[in-house]
This record gives sequence, C-alpha cells and structure tokens, in this order.
Amino acid sequence: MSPVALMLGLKTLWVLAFSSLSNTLAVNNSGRWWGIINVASSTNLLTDSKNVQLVLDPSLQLLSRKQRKLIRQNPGILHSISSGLQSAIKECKWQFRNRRWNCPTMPGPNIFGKIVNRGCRETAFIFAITSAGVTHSVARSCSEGSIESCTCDYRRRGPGGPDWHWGGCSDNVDFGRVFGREFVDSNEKGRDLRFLMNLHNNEAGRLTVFTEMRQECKCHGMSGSCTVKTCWMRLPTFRTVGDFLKDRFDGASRVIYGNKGSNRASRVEVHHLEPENPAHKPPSPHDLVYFEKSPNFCTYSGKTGTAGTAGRSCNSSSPALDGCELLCCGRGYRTRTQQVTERCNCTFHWCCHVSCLNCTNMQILHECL
Ligand SMILES: *[C@@H]1O[C@H](CO)[C@@H](O)[C@H](O)[C@H]1NC(C)=O
Ligand SMILES: *[C@@H]1O[C@H](CO)[C@@H](O)[C@H](O)[C@H]1NC(C)=O
Ligand SMILES: *[C@@H]1O[C@H](CO)[C@@H](O)[C@H](O)[C@H]1NC(C)=O
Ligand SMILES: CC(=O)N[C@H]1CO[C@H](CO)[C@@H](O)[C@@H]1O
Repeated sequence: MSPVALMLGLKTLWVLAFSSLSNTLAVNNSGRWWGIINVASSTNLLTDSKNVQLVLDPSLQLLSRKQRKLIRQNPGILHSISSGLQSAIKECKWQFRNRRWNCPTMPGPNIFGKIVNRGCRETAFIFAITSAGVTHSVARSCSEGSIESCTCDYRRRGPGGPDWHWGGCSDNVDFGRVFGREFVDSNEKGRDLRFLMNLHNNEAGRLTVFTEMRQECKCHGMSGSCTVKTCWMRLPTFRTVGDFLKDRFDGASRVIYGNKGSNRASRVEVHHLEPENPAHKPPSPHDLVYFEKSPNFCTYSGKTGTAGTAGRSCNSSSPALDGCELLCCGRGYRTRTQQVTERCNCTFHWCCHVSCLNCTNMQILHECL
C-alpha cells in the first residue's frame, strides 16, 4: 500500500472512529449547557471581553465550541443565559410543586438528572421552559442594554398614522429567538426521535415567549390628551410563559418518528413527528411532544433517577394531585405537629419603623410514608 493510500485509510478510520464517538457523546450532550448554572457570577467574568476566565471556569467546559464562541461574540450574554436558566428552574419548581414529580434539581453538571435522557412529558417541559428562559432573558437584556451586541427592537411598526407611532423600545424577542436557536439547539444533533422531540419542545418554548408579547403604549401630548402615542412590544411575565407551557404539558402529544413512505427518493421528508394515534391531529408548533410514558415517580429508582414521594408534605383534605392519597401513591402518611414562629401583630411607628411580636403557633404537617 502506498503511503498516500495508507494515510487516506487512516484518515477514514479516524473519521469513522470520531463520528461514532461523537454520536455516543451527542446523546448525552442534550442540555449540557444547563451546567452553566454553576458558573461563577463575578461581574468581572461577565464583562471581560477577552474571556480569559471564561475558558478557565470548569462549568464552561460543558459548552460546545460553538456555544463558547457565541458567548465570546456577545459580551454580557452569559449572565443573561444564566439568569434565564435560573428563572426557568424556579418556574418549573413552582408549576410542579404539588405533583409527584416536582422538578427536582441537583448539584453537579447534570442538574435535572436522568429524566433528561428520557422522552416523557417531564423531559418535554424541561426543554421547553429552559429554552423559553433563555429567549425571554436575552430579549429583556437586549432592551436593558446589558448585552453589547443587541439593543431594543425599534423596527416594530404598527399601522401608523399621524397621531400615534411606534418607536418605543421593544424587548428584542427576535434576537432572543435567533440566539436561542443557535445556542440552545446546538446540543441537539442527530436524526432520531429524541432529538426531534427536544428540538420541537425547545422551539415551542421560544414560540410561547414570542406569541405572548403584548403591546404597551404611552400617551404624550397636552394634559393627557393622547394626541401622540408611543408604542412598543413587551415580553410576557415569565409566570405567564410557565402557565402556558404547563397547560401544554397537560395536553402534550405523544408522537412517533414519522417514517411513513420512507424511501430513497423522499429522504428529505422522512424526519418528522407524527401523532402516535393516527386519529389525533399532528402536533402544532406550540404543542409539547413526548414519546414515552412517564415513570410513576412514586418510589425511589436509581434507574430512572426518581427520588419518590416519601417525606413529601401533602394536603390531607385535597382530592387533587397534592392530596395525600395521590401524592403518597396510597402508601399513607404520618402526621406531626411543628412549632412555627411568625411575626405577628405588627405596628407601624411614625416614621419609619415597624415592630412586631413573635407568635408561636402549632402547625399540623402531613408527610408521605
Ligand atoms: C388543602 O386542600 C383543600 C381542598 O382542596 C384546600 O381548600 C386547602 O387550601 C389546601 N391547603 C393547603 C395548605 O394548601
Ligand atoms: C395580637 O393582636 C390580637 C388582636 O389584635 C390579640 O387578640 C392577640 O392577643 C395579639 N397577640 C399577641 C401575641 O399579643
Ligand atoms: C422575635 O424573634 C427574633 C428572632 O428569633 C428576635 O430577633 C426578636 O428579638 C424577637 N422579637 C420579639 C419582640 O421578641
Ligand atoms: C452517563 C449518562 O448519562 N449516560 C446516558 C446517556 O444517554 C443514554 C441514552 O439516552 C442513557 O441510557 C445513558 O445512561
């Protein structure tokens, strides 16, 4: 064999080995960027345009080369992504506070645990809310001027007219969406059902932020006559985004890999999601999609990484999911009383001081066995 042929052969081998390696890695790359929640939040780090520390912070090693480049190109954005992720986690925990799966997070790089490698509704919600968190936070940071590479969106124009006009500072949701697609979706490479599902849910999160934008206006002109009006588009609160996504969680579509009629000729069209039940409508871009039944989350399981509901506090008089019957999965509960000290009988003293008494009450707590 000639040296050239040998080199070519080696190169092919290397490419093969590398691509199979990156395929196995790719599976677990999903959501790796969530690890930046652990990034040290020194302002120095965030404004350092040379990004010397960016490279040194171990949390950032979780990011792909492309993601690190995006952070370098958009000074100030790391802080925004990180705070968007924090809002998303907070919202996830709030939306699911009364359910068996209560959006648990853990220290370390894989903050949501093994549920991320599954394809159930909870997985769908995690991807959608964190993606929405980035778009929401980045869009707001742009209009607040804390990211160097974007500003308010001044391009939005209504029908116009002589007496009112746009031109106010709109939250830059377009930048937030485009950036989210580049940054968040870049971990999702592949053509299988899991990647299609993650990408779909990421987009559903961004779309929710976008479609819930609201117009706000302010009047100018003589004594409130409103002869001139300035309008702009404002982001929804993140609670609104969470409420919408939680509704879509409840109504999520179970999908399968759409490979009907797949053949060589129609190769481009084979990668899509179809409802599992052919009688159902195909999922809309707003819908959350999943492909696998959720674990019951009742008991500890190392395999699925679920903690179970033992020790969770439940409501003994509620027939709903937060009730002891359902939350404790029929195992029963223990009741204990706990002393709680609260500030009470506060009085306001002019000016400006409030003094309170400490009241001790007994609180009855129910906890799942
Ligand atoms: C418990 O559930 C009942 C019935 O749904 C509700 O009225 C009550 O406010 C709940 N208590 C707490 C502490 O959430
Ligand atoms: C607080 O105020 C209420 C009525 O205003 C009174 O009945 C109660 O005894 C007060 N609590 C304490 C600890 O003083
Ligand atoms: C109430 O409790 C707090 C902390 O336990 C204490 O600092 C404060 O002095 C107490 N206030 C009164 C009025 O006893
Ligand atoms: C280390 C780790 O999390 N491995 C997981 C990678 O993804 C596969 C398939 O989703 C899981 O089965 C592994 O446990």
